[in-house]
Amino acid sequence: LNQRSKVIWMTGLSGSGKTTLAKYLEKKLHSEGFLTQVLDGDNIRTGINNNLTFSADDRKENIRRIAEVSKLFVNCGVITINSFVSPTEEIRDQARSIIGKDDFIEVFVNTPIEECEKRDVKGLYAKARKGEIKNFTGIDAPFEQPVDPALELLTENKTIEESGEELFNFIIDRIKL
Ligand code: GGZ
Repeated sequence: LNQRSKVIWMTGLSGSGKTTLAKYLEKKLHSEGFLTQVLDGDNIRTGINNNLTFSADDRKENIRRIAEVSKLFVNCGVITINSFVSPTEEIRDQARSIIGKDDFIEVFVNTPIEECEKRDVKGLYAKARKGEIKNFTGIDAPFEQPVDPALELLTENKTIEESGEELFNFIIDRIKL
């Protein structure tokens, strides 16, 4: 394989654009011949982690299993692009230490909560405000900003293409041989 396998770990609020950017990145990497796997709620929380809730303990277990799975991908040469809220320093540190810091690229998708709530693509913020969803990140559950991410994407006044290109340009240098 003509690539350095890494775990690209996207962290940020619900609705910040993590999965959109992960898929944008994957498409660009595919067109350049790289082998990738996107991991997100759609293929993890519905499958291997379908017994987990959004309690603090279950989030930790969610991220632990994802980190272990990502390590297997890295060991066989595949770049994983992980899109999870991963809301606390503790949770992200756990992932980093499972994967190994040299293979872990932390990307903070920094979209202010006001903007995420305005977008409210899935209507989850409205439900959380009404108390229909409990423990919602940013409303009644914490989100701790990463202290020293490898890359911070400020998406608020940018298009998907602009942020996606910024992400691609940052990643390509770190994965090409
Ligand atoms: C946060 C929640 C919650 C609660 C459901 N808190 O925008 P989405 O819908 O697609 O992304 C969110 C996703 C978060 O799952 P993660 O596995 O990434 O979370 S964690 O890393 O904290 O384990 C959101 C939806 O699931 N969702 N309930 N209470 N997000």
